[in-house]
Amino acid sequence: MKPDLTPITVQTIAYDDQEPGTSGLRKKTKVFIEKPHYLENFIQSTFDMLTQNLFEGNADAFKDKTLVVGGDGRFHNAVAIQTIIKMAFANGFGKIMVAKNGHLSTPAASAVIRKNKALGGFILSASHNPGGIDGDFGIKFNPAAGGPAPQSMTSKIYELTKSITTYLTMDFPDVDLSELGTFTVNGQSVEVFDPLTDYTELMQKIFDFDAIRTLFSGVFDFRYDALNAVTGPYAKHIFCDLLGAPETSILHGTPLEDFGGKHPDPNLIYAKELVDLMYGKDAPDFGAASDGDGDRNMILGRGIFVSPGDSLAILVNNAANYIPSYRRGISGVARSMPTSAAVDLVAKAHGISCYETPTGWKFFVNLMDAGKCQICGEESFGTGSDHVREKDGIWAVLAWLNIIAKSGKSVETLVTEHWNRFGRNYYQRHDFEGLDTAKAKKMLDDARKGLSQLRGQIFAGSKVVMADDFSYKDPTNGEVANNQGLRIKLEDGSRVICRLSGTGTGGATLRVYHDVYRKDWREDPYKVLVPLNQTILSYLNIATYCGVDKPTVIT
Ligand code: VG1
Ligand code: CO
Repeated sequence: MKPDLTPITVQTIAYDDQEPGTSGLRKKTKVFIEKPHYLENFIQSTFDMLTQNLFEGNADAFKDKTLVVGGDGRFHNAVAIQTIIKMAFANGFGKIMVAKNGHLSTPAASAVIRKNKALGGFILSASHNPGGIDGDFGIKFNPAAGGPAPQSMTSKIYELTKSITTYLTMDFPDVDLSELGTFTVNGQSVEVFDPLTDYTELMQKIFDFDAIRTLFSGVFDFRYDALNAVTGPYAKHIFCDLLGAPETSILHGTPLEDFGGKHPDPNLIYAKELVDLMYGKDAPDFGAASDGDGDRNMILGRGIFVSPGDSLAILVNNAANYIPSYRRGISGVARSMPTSAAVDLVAKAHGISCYETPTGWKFFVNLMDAGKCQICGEESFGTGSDHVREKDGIWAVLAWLNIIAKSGKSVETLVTEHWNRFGRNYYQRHDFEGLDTAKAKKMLDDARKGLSQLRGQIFAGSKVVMADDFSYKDPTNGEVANNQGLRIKLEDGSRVICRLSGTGTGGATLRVYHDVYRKDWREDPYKVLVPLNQTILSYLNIATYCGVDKPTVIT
């Protein structure tokens, strides 16, 4: 039977809760499944935003445009991808590129969008949040530059979702995503592409694969934990097929719809199996892990964890010496405001600019497009460079491997040499999850009011030199983002920051970031951080406002 390719207009009812957060629209999976047309409303609103923002309402605008679609393989991805293909067809896209099996990591999506000059792409992922019917689902839209949609787009999408009445779709059989190939009807095509190709090519251009291959051919013992998420196939292809690591070096390398019940978040708590291995007897030389959609990374050496802020600083300090594509030097760096200030010291030593942005990768994109920043990172295990416009887990692992291979130094040596030269930023993030949203907001509102009186006072043994609610003015376009987190800076170089998460799906999560600077790196991290922690918790009065005094997760 010939498929019917007439666009169908479907009536729908708008929702008022489709505001994208730090990284796309994230909800419980059941919300996407049980609320009628929930996904469709968001997709159509994104298409309408594009026609309105970029094409002055011209409905034919998508005729010669490409849309990329893929996701992290979590439960409901397969259904959502078919929905998007049909809607993109009905909305007139000339070409829809869908990753084989629907598996496309976030950094690879960025690479594919850029290489194929697509108008943009949808990434179906709730990133590091657990998956499955009782877990989370999410969707992110990345426009042509390949990075997360800027505020100007996400707020327009949100506005449109609140008044949407109809969407367009078509009625044709599901596309087989298990085989590569293209089918074309009436000048419109769907291409099922290999998600590894463009990304691998890019990695080969950046890094010294020969040096890493030589490293792997020796006694160097390497482990990579994909946490049953999207990076498994990328890791097997790059680390094993191309670089020669044994297959046993990849842990949890098959993407599973529920991540095998794991929380695909590469940190000391959720990647415990790898952490235990790296701190155990006969530990490997190097261990790394990534998250659900492949944009985060955790780096470990034998018996040593590299905190994300240190990792960023060490990569920036060593990139030009060892990594081929950065040999001319790094043009500039950026970090999110709560990220440790370790990289600032490196930037100063190298005489390059260092930008401080709000949390969320979208704020780095403009700086990269303007050539102001080349490597950037977040404390939440995100590191990346301007090779794409997303943070990139496998890129960070390859960067470390490349530096180790060319310098001949272990992770521990690289880290301690760094601390010897620059001093150490003792760092910890405490998350208080599942708080009552109204109470958590009231607590921060009241804490904000007291900030102006803090200046000049003694806080955790040092004088407060600055206390405010962070505002950011984008140096490339002047856009301002207010209320990005309370920050208190002390005379001894330490900082403490408090903000609410924008990626959670249940209640509120308070994040408290501690960044204590010391010239001596041999101090006991626990002792160093405790005074700041105790002082900020009593300043917030968290026990009275929220009824808790212990974090649920420490990273
Ligand atoms: C968190 C992190 C932030 C990161 C974001 C998306 O946001 O703190 O640094 O960019 O997740 O990461 P929030 O608002 O919950 O603190 V991912 O790997 O979900 O794309
Ligand atoms: Co992620």
